[in-house]
Amino acid sequence: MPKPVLVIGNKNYSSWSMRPWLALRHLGIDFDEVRIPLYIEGSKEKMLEYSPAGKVPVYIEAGVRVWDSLSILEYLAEKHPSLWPADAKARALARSVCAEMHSGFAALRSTLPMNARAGDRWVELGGDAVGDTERILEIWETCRSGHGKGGPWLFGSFTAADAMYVPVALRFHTYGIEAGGFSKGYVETVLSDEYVREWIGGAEQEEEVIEKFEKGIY
Ligand SMILES: N[C@@H](CCC(=O)N[C@@H](CS)C(=O)NCC(=O)O)C(=O)O
Repeated sequence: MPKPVLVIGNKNYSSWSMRPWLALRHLGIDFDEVRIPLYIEGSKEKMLEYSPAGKVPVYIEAGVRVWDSLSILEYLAEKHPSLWPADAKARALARSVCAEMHSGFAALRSTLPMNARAGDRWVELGGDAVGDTERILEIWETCRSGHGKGGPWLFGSFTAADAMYVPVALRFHTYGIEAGGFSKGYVETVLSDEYVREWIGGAEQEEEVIEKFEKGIY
């Protein structure tokens, strides 16, 4: 049986690709990776070979094709229920904060694009991005204080909620966003995770530079 395939973009810039990639690694699923460098000639055509949406990530397993990060996480959770918290109340919260990430925080995402290999950047945050940052810190605190006793992740063990918020924690690090209390510990958990390190290592090997995502003074 061929291995499942995850189609991703540049490790340095593609936060949506990082999310299911991390979940696969944390679940111990053996998969092949197809990397399509983004925003260069031919990349759209290549993505369209894998997904009618023409975007990454795409997950392909035994003839099943799933695109969109949140759908891939849901698909993986069908066979690997540990991707959601076991407790129904915690699971409802986890699903809500995943959806909130997936459909929101536009100001934060455009002001602070993921740049996994960068550090010591400074960007002036506008009001909406400050509001997004405050809401994210509130989410992390609610999850960690209410459900995080069993381990260092948002709901104790690694879940889809972490897959969704790890790229945000990386941005906090890259752009020096202050995170106090539970949130500081969460950013430290993310930065010391072996799979996050592996992803950043991959980003450091990449040579492509996408100017529109290179933001901040350093
Ligand atoms: N809602 C989608 C967003 C996917 C997305 O925007 N992916 C970006 C890379 S991070 C992409 O494929 N951009 C290339 C393009 O739009 O041409 C998801 O959650 O997977």
